[in-house]
Amino acid sequence: MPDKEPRNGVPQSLIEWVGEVCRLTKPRDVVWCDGSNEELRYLVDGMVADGALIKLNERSYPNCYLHRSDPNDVARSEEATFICTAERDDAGPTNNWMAPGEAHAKLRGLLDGCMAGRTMYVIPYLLGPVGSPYSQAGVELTDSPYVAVNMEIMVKVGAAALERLKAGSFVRGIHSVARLDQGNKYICHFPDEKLIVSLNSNYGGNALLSKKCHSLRLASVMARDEGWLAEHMLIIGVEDPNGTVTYVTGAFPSASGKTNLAMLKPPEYMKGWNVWAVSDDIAWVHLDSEGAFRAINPESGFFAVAPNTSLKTNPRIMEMVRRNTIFTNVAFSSDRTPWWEGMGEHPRKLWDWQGKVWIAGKSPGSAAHPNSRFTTSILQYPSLSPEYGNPNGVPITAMIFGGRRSELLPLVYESFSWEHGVLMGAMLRVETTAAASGEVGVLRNDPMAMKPFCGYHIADYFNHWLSFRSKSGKLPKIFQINPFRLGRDGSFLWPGYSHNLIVLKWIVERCRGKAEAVETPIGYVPTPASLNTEGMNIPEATLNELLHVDKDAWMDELESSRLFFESLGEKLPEALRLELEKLMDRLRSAA
Ligand code: OXD
Ligand code: MN
Repeated sequence: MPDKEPRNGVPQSLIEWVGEVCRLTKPRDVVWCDGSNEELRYLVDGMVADGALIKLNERSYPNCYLHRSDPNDVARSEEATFICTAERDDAGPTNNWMAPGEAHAKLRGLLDGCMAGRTMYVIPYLLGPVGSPYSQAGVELTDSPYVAVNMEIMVKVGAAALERLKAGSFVRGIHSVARLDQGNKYICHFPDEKLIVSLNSNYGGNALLSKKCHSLRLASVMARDEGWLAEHMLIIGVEDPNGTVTYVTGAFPSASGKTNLAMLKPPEYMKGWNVWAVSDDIAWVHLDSEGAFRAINPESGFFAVAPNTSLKTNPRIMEMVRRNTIFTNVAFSSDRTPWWEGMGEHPRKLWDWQGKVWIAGKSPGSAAHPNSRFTTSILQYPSLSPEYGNPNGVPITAMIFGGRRSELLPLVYESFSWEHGVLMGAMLRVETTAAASGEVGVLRNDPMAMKPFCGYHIADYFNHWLSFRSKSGKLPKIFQINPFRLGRDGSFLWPGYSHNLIVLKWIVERCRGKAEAVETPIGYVPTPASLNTEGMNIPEATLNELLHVDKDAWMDELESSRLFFESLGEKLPEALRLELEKLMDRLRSAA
């Protein structure tokens, strides 16, 4: 039975705040979460009893459950996400803005009695390794047991968090599913108050406040003020056959392959190589006393996209999710084995993500929702980096930008300098995915994959990135990758998944001054031979196409980036404008 009262040692400031929120939201009772296995068991059993979770096949998927969302609440809601700063200009043109006074007044009305008849869970959490100078504490108050059980997997709940929040300030988050009223959905961030209020959604990215809201939107503002980076990035250690591990971060937009790259299993033909995962979604990157970049993963679990994960594409993920996992909006078969598109064989008859009978070849739409997810503890991942819990983080040698582009961008290329690399990130334009509500496949500007997550003016953010030139004598090299190029017949030119290790190997070897490249106007592009594709059987013509730089298409791309930069107004750093001009000049003289 979880605690109904705060334990001894809970700071008075937290007790008082919880009391204040209770008086406003009026829950039936309060549970103080301690993050224990017993508590998780109790919450899960309660949800199974009232139908909020469905137990999956105990033999093949022990201790795994399915949650079905309200069909209108299955993705992040960027249109309902607000940055509430005194000045509109502090939020910038890529964020929705609301004045703090107006936001508080609106939210106060909606919060009044919103938890009536429900339990409020108090979830103190720690982001980052225990004992790390880079870790942070937060507390989420929620009336959603689904959020409570997911939080217990995603972050360190309980004693370590209380210890940390006693020592300093903490981020406060209030979440209520209220009436899931789509017209009153608000995910509001108050950077000056370190406060988040999220109402009328139960979807992970809107409701697990430690994730996008704290670790990215609020943390990015703290990072700007304190001289570090809070990024939408995976972190991996790439081990070569000599046992040397090179740590790399990668910024890719939502549902564009970060989890798959972080959990890559090397192909047979790359004996001796391995990829160790530190993070699949978020990196906090600080400078150490020598000016080197050190990255930690603030999270302790994965809330990642299920479709297209299979034993063929990613056996390590499949192994990991076969126990102690919460699935959201996947399909299942009559013996309650989960299934999603791209997983492979399945019986003719399934139950789709809304619980309706789904017959292969007959029923419309997909059986699993395209943004269906799994939530699993990072400690279950078979190739978790031994450095994952290192309080000092891992040293970063290279940073990658990537995204879904069916054309233009080569498979991989390297920037000429830090400033050119920042331009690469700032110019990121990618196709939208099912991770956010709205149309899928639309090309949009998503600088550094942070468009939905940067908590302040994006031009100031570019400036912040540029400022590392003078802060660090050990800048990582910056690369861009694109495994999503399509051929004329509409099929992928590059097989991706495990084969992406070929690209990672090239990046690691470039950092060691080893792999060959040709200097093109857009950056250093690999020579076909330097990619070591012997083991994978790719036609030479396809490889050449993947590495081709189409100068006219690039000029069009630069024009749209120029227009985007112009739309950002006066704050755009001159250095970035100059980098863009230099790139245009290089392309012009090459043409
Ligand atoms: C996520 C996202 O869930 O980026 O990680 O939407
Ligand atoms: Mn993400």
